[in-house]
Amino acid sequence: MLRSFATRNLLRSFARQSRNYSVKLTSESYDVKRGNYASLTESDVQYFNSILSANNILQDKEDLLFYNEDWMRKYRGSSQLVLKPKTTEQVSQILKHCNERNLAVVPQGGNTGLVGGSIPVFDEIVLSVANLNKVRSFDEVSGILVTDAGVILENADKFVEGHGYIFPLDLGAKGSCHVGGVVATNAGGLRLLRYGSLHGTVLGLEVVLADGTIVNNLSTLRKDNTGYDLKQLFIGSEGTLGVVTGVSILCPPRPTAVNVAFLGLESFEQVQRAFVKAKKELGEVLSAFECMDNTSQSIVEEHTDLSRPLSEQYPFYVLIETSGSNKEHDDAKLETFLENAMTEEIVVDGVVAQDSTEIANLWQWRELIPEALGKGGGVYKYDVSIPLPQLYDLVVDVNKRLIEAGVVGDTPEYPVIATAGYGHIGDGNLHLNVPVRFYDKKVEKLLEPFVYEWISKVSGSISAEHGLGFAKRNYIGYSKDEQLISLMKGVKNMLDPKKILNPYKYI
Ligand code: FAD
Ligand code: 2HG
Ligand code: ZN
Repeated sequence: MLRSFATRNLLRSFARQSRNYSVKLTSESYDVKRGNYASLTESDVQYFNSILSANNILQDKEDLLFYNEDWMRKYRGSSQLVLKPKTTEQVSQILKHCNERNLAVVPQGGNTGLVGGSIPVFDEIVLSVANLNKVRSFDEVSGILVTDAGVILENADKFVEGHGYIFPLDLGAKGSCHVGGVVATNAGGLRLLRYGSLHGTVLGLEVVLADGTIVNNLSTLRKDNTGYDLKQLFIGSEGTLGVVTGVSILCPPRPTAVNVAFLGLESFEQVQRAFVKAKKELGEVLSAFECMDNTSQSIVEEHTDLSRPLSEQYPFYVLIETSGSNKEHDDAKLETFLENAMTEEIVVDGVVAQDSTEIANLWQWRELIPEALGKGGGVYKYDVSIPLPQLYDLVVDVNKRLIEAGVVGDTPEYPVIATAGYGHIGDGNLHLNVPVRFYDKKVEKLLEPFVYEWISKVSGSISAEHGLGFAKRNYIGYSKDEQLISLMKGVKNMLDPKKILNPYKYI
């Protein structure tokens, strides 16, 4: 029988990781040359001063730190200027000027991206949309939200919660990332299994192109087959095709009955059996199926104040969420599923959250994995789609390779701490993480292109949800063929011929 879950005080702030070393400049750590862009002059700054108030123009070194360094402390740029427009019109004026002057620009949201896409590589101007932070409208009947791009994801969700709806995307960085940022990266998150991709839920976008043209495609219609669906090009374009300033998105009704169970399993085969069973037996109420290996759990335990949800240790754990509108019905379904899964020895141990605090605690335990894995110094991240039967083999093979190369150990001279795997297994999406004490070229060479070649051989994707950014700019060929890449380059050329938007990234 499943035990109930003792309430613990697991609360912990999602503080940015502490800095115990300075991050090297990306331009020095990687082989990349500055493009033929103009350099910022005093008269450019004067122009920006004529359209923005002084407090929305940052030039002070200290003020620039946050915008020049990424969340993983892996990439650092040397931008001298951050602009924080408050209106779409101001974004347009800024881009028009930059395009005419040939000044490179990096659009930035909450700066939580995990592929170095939001950070300048050299001295690009950072265009932060943080001040475009207003909800524009909400339709109570259809659930359609229209919002500025800089609204923080959690705030957008809180807003629609007040009307009985839920934002159709959730992820661990929700307290910092923006609605525009998640659209620009086509983030997947924790409930894609239930609510689908942003390519389906986003109904319209307002985008400013590199030359300052404002494209108003902010439709609030569910069905609209008039012409090419151009907004799709910008979803997942990571700031390379335009700056998203407004988003229209369909929000489903907020579930009133939610259950979360946390289970221990003996093998990845059992994880797959549990998934098949959950789909069949929980059916329409299944809203998340997350898996994590024991290595990732040990690291969360080590670096947070939290205790493991299960006292015994198992090779794998699964977090299952059900969401529906009839508590009794959902409870009965979950109970039957869990009883069957234990009788059939698919699951060996587990807990079910008894109230909303315990639900939040279990989710927090899952959501803190990325932060905990970075606490030792740094982390190499690979966010991949792989056919489920082979999915965990990648972690096993990478671990073996690193051990054989002699780079893994418990003492400070060894760069690699461990190899961990977790992710949205319900979506076939694995997060392979290699936490390190310091970033090290030898380790990087052992991992790349090995990981990408491995993925290509099983016809997987080298980027399931985080995007290409700077990290994977040279590797798209492992997942897309020449013809597709050439079409993509054509689109980029058409929309941003001078390539001022987010250079050195993507393709
Ligand atoms: P940024 O990091 O600022 O930017 C990301 C990219 O989008 C950059 O290339 C930038 O140029 C571009 N961009 C940002 N805003 C705009 C805009 N308005 N117009 C045009 N381009 C823009 N991702 C997932 O898919 N699933 C997860 O479960 C998930 N969990 C995460 C958990 C944590 C703890 C962290 C730190 C990150 C996680 N991510 C996840 C990564 C994810 O990509 C980001 O959190 C989020 O999508 C980025 O939003 P942001 O506003 O921070 O964008
Ligand atoms: C998650 O699922 C995020 O928690 C982050 O996508 C994954 O850090 C990672 O590798
Ligand atoms: Zn993820």
